[in-house]
Amino acid sequence: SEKLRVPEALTFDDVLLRPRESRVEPDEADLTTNVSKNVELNVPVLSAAMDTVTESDLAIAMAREGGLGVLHRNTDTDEAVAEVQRVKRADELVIRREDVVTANPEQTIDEVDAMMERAGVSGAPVVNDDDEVLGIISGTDIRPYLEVGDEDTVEEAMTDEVITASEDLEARDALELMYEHKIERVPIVDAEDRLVGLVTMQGVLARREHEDAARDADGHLRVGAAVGPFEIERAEALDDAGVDVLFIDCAHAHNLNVIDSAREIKESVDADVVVGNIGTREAAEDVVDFADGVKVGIGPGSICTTRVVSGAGMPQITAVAEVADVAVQHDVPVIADGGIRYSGDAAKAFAAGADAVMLGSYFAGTDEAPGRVITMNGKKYKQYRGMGSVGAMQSGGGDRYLKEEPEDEEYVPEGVEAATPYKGSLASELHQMTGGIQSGMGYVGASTIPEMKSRSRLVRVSAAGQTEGHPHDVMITDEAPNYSPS
Ligand code: RVP
Repeated sequence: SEKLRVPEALTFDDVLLRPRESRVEPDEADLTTNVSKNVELNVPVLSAAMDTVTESDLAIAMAREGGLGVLHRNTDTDEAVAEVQRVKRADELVIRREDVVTANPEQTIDEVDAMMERAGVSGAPVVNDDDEVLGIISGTDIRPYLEVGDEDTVEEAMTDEVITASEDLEARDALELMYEHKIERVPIVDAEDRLVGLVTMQGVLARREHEDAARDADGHLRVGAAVGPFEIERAEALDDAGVDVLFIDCAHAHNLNVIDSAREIKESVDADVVVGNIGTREAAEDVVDFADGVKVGIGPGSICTTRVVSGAGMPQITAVAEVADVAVQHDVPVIADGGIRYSGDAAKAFAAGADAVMLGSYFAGTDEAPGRVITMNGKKYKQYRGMGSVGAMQSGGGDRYLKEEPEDEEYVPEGVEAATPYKGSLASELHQMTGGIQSGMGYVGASTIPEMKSRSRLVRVSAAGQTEGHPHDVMITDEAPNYSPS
């Protein structure tokens, strides 16, 4: 029958990168990429928009390392806006007025000492009732008083020759000012000398630590956020809050109503709009004219049961390759989302044509992911659940699967609730991922991600070849940081 003349589709384990001549030292391979038309990252990795993966803590950690966190959408709009703001403020040079701990001149030394200890700061601007800056009080100022006269007031102990600056202070000038005057903090004041913020030495140095961080034009950390396919208002609110990339979050974005709505969202926001998920050439053709990026993945996720439940799906390497064939002609970046277990899988995704990869289970076990560590049989885990699982759908977001909320709570889930091994810090997990991708680039002779896409050739692997590729005929005695037998 004609029906049975079906094309083959491949996934990660079906293929390997064919080694090629190379002068690329892995450590020097450049990982810069575009995640969407206007957003460039130093690290081509995104964290999934899932309620057990990406909230502001993890998004901050991702952006500091050069990647991008995509906030999940099981929150109401106000909370989502607050989450975006948390990321945007995280590495701000100027601490805003409302977050600055201040002292008043009549406070006793004892009081101010206790207050600074509680707030975890080692100094504070002293302001009067009109918020005018009168001085600055620090641990060094109060130490001599603590012994002899802790009933003395701040006014007596503070340094009243304060170096202040205006709001347009740049990081470099702030440092210079602090070195020159041997001070640790510079209050930022308006034209009337009223306190509007504070720059600290600690803050400036912390920014220096993350040189490769993903930052917007104002120096704030970059962040992405998921929105439902029909959530125009939420998209606009997040856009106003300064989100860099909006991700239309749908399990089947080739639904034409979803595409109509995504187009409308694109027209009403400044942020880049990534449309997904899709998995075919035809779907790509229907979105590349307006999307700033496309996200690929129909059913490859570790917690996903879409293929079992619905019978539909596309093995991920073929899906990425098909979409990339179309997207590359329109300069639309492609994100490979789901199914990546090892860094080698990510390398294969780039070879198939992806510009960036999105990971869920890989990050769910890190410290920065939501949820606490649980112990089972002496091993540590963290919760990880599909956004199409019953638990996640009860917390909202069922429209990802284009279904109404059932009145009787009888969901038809497309995901499971699970646990994933506890892993420690996001930075070290991400380091293993990027290091592995760079190794792959070395084997292919690709010094950049675009070169990885164009130079790579894939070979087909048999079942025997696959077995050969994993450790075999040995008993692993020490765990490797980047390999665990599945
Ligand atoms: P993985 O990295 O394999 O854990 O996959 C993560 C991806 O799985 C997500 O980015 C999303 O596209 C998809 N997902 C999330 N929830 C579900 C589901 O419940 N089916 N699938």
